[in-house]
Amino acid sequence: MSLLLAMTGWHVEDWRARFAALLPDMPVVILGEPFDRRSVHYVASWKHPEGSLSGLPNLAAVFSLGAGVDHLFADTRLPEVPIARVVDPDLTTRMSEYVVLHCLRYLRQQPRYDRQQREAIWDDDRNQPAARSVRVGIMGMGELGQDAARKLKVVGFDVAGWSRSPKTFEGLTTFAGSDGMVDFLGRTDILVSLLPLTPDTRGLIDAKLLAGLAQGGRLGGPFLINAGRGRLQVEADILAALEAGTLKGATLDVFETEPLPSDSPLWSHPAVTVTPHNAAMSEPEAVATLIAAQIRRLEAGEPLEHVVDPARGY
Ligand code: NDP
Ligand code: OXD
Repeated sequence: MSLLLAMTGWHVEDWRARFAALLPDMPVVILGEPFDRRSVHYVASWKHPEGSLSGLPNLAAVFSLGAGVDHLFADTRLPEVPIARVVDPDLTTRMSEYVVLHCLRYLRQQPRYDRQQREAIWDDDRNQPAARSVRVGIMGMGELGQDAARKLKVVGFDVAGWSRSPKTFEGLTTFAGSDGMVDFLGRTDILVSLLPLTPDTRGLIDAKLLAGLAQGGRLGGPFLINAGRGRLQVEADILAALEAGTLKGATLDVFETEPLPSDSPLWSHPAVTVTPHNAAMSEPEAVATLIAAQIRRLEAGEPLEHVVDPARGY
């Protein structure tokens, strides 16, 4: 019985060493090296090559090495076995830090003061909105969205959440589905996207959605923060909304194409902040420990945790 590591872009030998230390009785094999396909019971994947997991007759489960599973469902030949993802409190905390940081940057007009400093302009503008007067809307009220919402509330923001299914959280206004979308956007000064990429969410952040955001709120116009996935957004529509002035600024951690191509106008746009898909890095040791615990759970006949639904795509 073995664990197959199937990843691209990461140091697979480091992962082999981590899993070998955590699961001393389980051989760890690597895609690209010779191995007995019948021996593989578990796969840990990050962006494995299309089709590379088919022909594993004893496969019992696939583990995503990240929180997102869109990289798995991109494989049209993915085996029909349970799929589990990473839910890690440390990763969640990092994402909330990112969201709170960038909401506060917009609340406290930091991009403007950075610009003024570069030009040696002393403009002690007295228009300083209170956090309670700024409406943050979080799209995606899962593990990440709920934690970010709680922490934004502590800072004082007026927070609402939008999800696929109706939900209630103390102190939060909530909206759900396409029926709730118009009202949700219409009360949003800072839109935070923490959605997974699925067939339903692909291209959701487009011209129509951006046009629905609140105009004339306390920040003088709406802002966008996307740390979910790049293919949620239509970058040409974001740029057009910035040019039209209907969007005041955007902070983007994820992009349609990653790494962001060097000729993308997003790099140099004065109202755009770019971060390199590291809003919430997974700590490799923590991820390996979580997956090893899941494997031990299965071996003990206990159910897997954090299983995703292939029909929903998350
Ligand atoms: P969860 O699965 O816990 O939550 C997903 C949320 O999105 C749920 O609230 C769900 O609704 C909602 N949702 C899904 N589809 C729709 C839809 N069609 N319409 C409305 N709401 C929808 O995921 P996490 O919070 O753990 O993670 C979210 C995403 O964050 C990941 O999938 C990944 O893409 C991204 N991520 C980015 C990182 C980065 O560094 N930039 C790091 C880690 C994750 P419901 O509650 O009704 O099910
Ligand atoms: C993840 C990510 O999905 O880092 O974990 O984006």
